[in-house]
Amino acid sequence: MTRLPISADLIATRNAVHAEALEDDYAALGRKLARTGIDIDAIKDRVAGFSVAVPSWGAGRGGTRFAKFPIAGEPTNIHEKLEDCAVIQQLGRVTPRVSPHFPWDKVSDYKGLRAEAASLGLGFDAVNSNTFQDQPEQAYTYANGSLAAQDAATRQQAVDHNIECIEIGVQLGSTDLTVWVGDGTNFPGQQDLSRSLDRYLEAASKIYAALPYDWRMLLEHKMFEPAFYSTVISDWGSSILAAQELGPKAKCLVDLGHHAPNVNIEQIVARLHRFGKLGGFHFNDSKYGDDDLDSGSINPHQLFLVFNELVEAEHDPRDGFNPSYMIDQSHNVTDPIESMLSSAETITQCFAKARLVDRAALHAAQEANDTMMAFQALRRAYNIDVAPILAKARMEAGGAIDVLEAYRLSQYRSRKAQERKAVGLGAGIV
Ligand code: AFD
Ligand code: MN
Ligand code: MN
Repeated sequence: MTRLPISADLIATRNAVHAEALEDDYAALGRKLARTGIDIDAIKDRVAGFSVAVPSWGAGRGGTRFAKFPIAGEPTNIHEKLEDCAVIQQLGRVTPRVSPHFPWDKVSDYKGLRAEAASLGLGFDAVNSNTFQDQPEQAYTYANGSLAAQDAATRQQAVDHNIECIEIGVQLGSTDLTVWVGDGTNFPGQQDLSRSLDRYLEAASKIYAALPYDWRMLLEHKMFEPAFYSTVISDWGSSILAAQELGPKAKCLVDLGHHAPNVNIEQIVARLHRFGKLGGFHFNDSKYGDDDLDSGSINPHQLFLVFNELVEAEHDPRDGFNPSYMIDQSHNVTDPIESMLSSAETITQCFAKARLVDRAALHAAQEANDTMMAFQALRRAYNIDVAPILAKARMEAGGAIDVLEAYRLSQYRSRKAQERKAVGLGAGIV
């Protein structure tokens, strides 16, 4: 029995208002695509099958190390976060799974939490461990690292936490563990760069050994922050080497904000795929660093080019190509539900546009060294407004044609502001 948070009548009423214009736009786009041999309904079916997970921590207002500005009605526990994620899925229909983070989302009954999520129309995605901050009850500090710490007992504590995350994930129905560590240094000489990686690999192999047969361990690299001189898994090179050493169930996770400025991320995607190590994505956007801005808000073209590589990869699958997609953003100045509705739409648009690329024309131009026509094959697809395809797929799945309009009319947030307790002030990344 599902109990969805937004009135189905409201969605139906607003969709009725927008339906005629949508059909008109969809028919016009269908005729345009048909002229190039593309069946719009086939693209719509692919869009209907697309999904991207949302992070439980993304449901709360983010902040910086300077301040966090909470909004009224913000969720304060996993139950309320699930409810907000259910709103995003009910209206947008592309985010059916939530990625939990532990110990932030700890409860006493995970079977119950799984049932609660199911009743809201949700499942669980990758489980995220947290060894980048200390918890009140913990024995050893992570101030000097976790999986790569000098101290063996600290490393073991971090290993045990990751294994506990796997055990929780099994109960929630997850099959991926995402490991991002804050380990690194702020000063030259602070730690030996090779030996810290050795310690990481030894500890990570203990976690790897605890993976159930159908699980993957996703290694998330990040070149800076909280450590600003070196990080132990700093880039895709360190990530793929670690994944290769750990074994076939270890894959690399690409967070779009975790690279050096101006890095060619779509090429990294192609490289990781070439060696069967592309595990998944954390989508967000950035201008200066790991800004965790909304996906596609700064550089939607880069997002399109990433998806273009993913379509190429689909045509040339290697080692069980099945990347996991997740949003990982910090919503510091918007209502997180609105940001994730908008971001999920942008991500899906890039997925759809990448499918509109005339692959035969692209490959022929590449073979003929016809640079301009190869580029135009990509550009033509990028320039097409696919919004009607997404809106129609959404409507047919029971979602809202205009997601933000329906959300605002529902007055969901102000209703929650009456029901939920206020969030404290303070700093924080989540
Ligand atoms: C970090 C990483 C990682 C982590 C998250 C915590 O992107 O995904 O789980 O932020 O908020 O920068
Ligand atoms: Mn991330
Ligand atoms: Mn990040």
